[in-house]
Amino acid sequence: GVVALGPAARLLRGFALPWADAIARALPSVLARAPFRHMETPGGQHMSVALTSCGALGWCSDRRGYRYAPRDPDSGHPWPPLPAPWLGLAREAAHTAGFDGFAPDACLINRYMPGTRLALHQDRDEQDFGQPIVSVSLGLPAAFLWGGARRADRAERVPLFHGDVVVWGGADRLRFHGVAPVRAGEHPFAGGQRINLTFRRAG
Ligand code: MD5
Ligand code: FE
Repeated sequence: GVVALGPAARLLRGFALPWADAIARALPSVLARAPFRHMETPGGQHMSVALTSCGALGWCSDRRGYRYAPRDPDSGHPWPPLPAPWLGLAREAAHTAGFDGFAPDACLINRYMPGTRLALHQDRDEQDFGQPIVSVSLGLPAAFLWGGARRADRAERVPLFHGDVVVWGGADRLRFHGVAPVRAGEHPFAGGQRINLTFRRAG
């Protein structure tokens, strides 16, 4: 089923399930080269979410700010390549939501342990807000917080389950959003964790 979350945001329930094995097969080698880490924010806090990236560009945060960079600052090496089946999933999902020709150059991988949350924010470190973002939820479920154009706008809670894909672009691209604290549990995909992949055209 396809659920319209907004004028240009689509929730594709279970869309990634046929790719779950391919994602699981490629994940260990990506994480071996670029392990999860809790990045420091410009304000000096460490993020509750652990993250890493693959693709030509990876998202980085430190005391100087947020940016996309071609190398992992921890290793000094380029980020691992984006696995081909992951790219196929992102392109098919974007197409299904009405965005043809999506060519992501970055995949952020977020890891949520029980209690991990992501505060309301906008994704505005990418060059072209005309390009959509594709998000893939894996493992434990979470309540996605779907806000408005302003931080103070009331956020709706949308449950996201293993295999769900959200594509947002156009008028919804700069909506505030976040993730409520993940509740403890067990899921065959990744044990006691939630993993989220977000595919972006960053450069
Ligand atoms: C997650 N990740 O589940 C969340 C939500 C992030 C991030 O927000 O920046 O890594 S993925 C859904 C999402 C992503 C980007 C924009 C919007 C939703 N949106 O405009 O609602 O790990
Ligand atoms: Fe975000």
